[in-house]
Amino acid sequence: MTKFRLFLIPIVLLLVALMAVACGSDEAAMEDEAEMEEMAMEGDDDMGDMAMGSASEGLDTSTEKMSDSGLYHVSVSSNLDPLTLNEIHSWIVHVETADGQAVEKAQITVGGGMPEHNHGFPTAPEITEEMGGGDYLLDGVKFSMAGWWELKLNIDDGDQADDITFNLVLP
Ligand SMILES: [Cu+2]
Repeated sequence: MTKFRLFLIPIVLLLVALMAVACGSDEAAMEDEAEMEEMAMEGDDDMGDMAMGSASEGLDTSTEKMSDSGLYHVSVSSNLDPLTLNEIHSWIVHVETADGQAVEKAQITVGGGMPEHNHGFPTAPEITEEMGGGDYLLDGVKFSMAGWWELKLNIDDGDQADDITFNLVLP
């Protein structure tokens, strides 16, 4: 009996030691997670600052320009002004040919997100209505974070398609 107890002591000690190690690593993991979250939050701030910085240092934030291959002249304007976070709203997309003719009956697909964070829009913005005169209603836009967003459009007039990217910086 005594021998058996003596034999148990190191096992119990070993178990206690193992539990301590396990708890210790759990705590360490939790601390790491907390640190990573802090870093992520700081990172977001930094990226916001960077986006602001790059916006004033060459990021083209114009809301009116030529599409990538020069097929369309496109302008976008938000129905929410000033832009604010976490509010679902719409934009008007106006499409003209390079020589200024309104482009009607175009198929416009919408993409984009935050290129520095590798995420898209929190909603699925899409063209919901052609308003005539080259105007299209882009609905369901929501910006969930401050910083640099891209609004990407693919415009297809049924004959030729072209892409365009607008850079937006949310305060
Ligand atoms: Cu983001």
